[in-house]
Amino acid sequence: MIMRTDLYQGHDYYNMDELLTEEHKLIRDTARAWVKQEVSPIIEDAAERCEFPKHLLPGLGEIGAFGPYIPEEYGGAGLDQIAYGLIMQELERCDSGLRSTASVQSSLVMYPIWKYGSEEQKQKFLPKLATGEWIGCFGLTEPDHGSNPGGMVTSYKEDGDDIILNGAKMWISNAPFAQCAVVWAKNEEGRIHGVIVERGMEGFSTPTMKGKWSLRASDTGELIFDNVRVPKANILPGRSGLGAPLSCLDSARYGIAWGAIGAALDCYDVGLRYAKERTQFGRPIAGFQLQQKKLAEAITEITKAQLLTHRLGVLRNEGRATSAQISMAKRNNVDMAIHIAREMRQILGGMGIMNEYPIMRHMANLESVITYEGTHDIHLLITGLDITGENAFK
Ligand code: TGC
Ligand code: FAD
Repeated sequence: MIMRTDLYQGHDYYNMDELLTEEHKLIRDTARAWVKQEVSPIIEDAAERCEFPKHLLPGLGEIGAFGPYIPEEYGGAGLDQIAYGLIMQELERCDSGLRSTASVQSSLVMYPIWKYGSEEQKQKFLPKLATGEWIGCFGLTEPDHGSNPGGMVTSYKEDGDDIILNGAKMWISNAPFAQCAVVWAKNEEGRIHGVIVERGMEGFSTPTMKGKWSLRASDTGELIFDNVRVPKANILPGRSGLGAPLSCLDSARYGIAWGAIGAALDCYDVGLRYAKERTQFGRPIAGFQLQQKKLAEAITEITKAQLLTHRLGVLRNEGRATSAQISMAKRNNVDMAIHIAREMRQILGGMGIMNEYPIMRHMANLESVITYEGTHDIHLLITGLDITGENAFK
């Protein structure tokens, strides 16, 4: 088993902490301490085994990582959007897969049930999802419909008080061990609806997708529906159409924008410490201008992303953040993080490829993060559409 000592310290070049409340800092520091104690020692091993460490689920619930902004009456923590972002930052500082498990549960499972579910659905699912007793997943992507989810073929027909669901979803985070899945499917008129499918329903299976070189500490699977009979009571009544799942993506993409800063901070932290300690040609490599350029540019880009993302959090708290603003932050921050991971890995020389350090794992993880929740290209096209009014998707 690979045990790594986690020496991480936060970096706050522009005194961003002054923009946080005492509660924000307490939430962030609690998440950081929990990650250092419970996750950092085992994360390399989990990534090597390609398995999410499920014993962490209750702990994630305790630090408020599942539905931080869901009201307390449904088991959530009733926190604001900045608090949600800070928790995602601390989780992804350790591993993108850890953040994925929490952000899928929060933004893609609890959020649609809270926003669009019936009171019975909220009472039944949300409290158990908040503690981690139940884990959910979100089925939008299909084998032939990734960037273009509106083309989905998964569909259902009505049959008395039930629907009969057929189709398949692919690339679904948490699917292999989820108790329930929020699945997006077309009705007989071709209108998209959210349906809560529960493990144990006949004809529903969740095979694991094997062979990933990225996001290995997160379980990814398929969702297969072979004439699955689901009660109509499991359809989310509050909203239909593609806008319903896309609105959930807004929330998850916002969490990723914060999370990517965490991954970048960890790479920078490791790179800076290594540069100060590693001696070549009789002096620390931190004294060479080429290494200083990498480090100085990294903290500059991290600081810019911190400012952008905090502002986005304020706008979200006020209900004013647009989808296009969220796209810009997701795209910028993930690109920033992947670039910093590559640069910091080089500072470590050969040691940069070893699992004794987290950078190579972050770099590989970020290849998923730059693809899921809308690819880097798709987010650019969202910005392009927003500023020009011209749709370049189709
Ligand atoms: P389009 O015609 O633009 O829109 C269809 C309807 O949706 C509305 N809408 C939105 N509503 C809420 N929030 C948003 N962000 C919205 N964007 C669009 C829109 O107004 C319209 O409403 P209405 O009433 O007129 O019907 O749709 P399109 O088919 O042209 O597609 C647009 C596009 C390409 C931007 C969209 O399909 C897209 O974002 N594609 C990327 C797919 C994606 O991101 N999939 C993610 C799957 S989940 C995942 O990856 C989880 S990873 C695990 C983890 O998070 O850790
Ligand atoms: P495609 O859509 O086939 O894209 C291939 C390439 O074409 C990309 O470079 C893309 O940018 C480009 N492209 C596509 N359309 C255009 C266009 N109009 N103009 C220019 N370029 C274009 N999905 C879920 O529903 N739930 C999950 O929990 C989930 N978890 C995931 C976990 C992992 C580890 C991964 C890798 C993916 C996950 N996804 C999930 C799926 C993810 O959202 C999709 O992979 C993503 O939306 C891209 O779809 P695709 O892979 O089919 O690529």
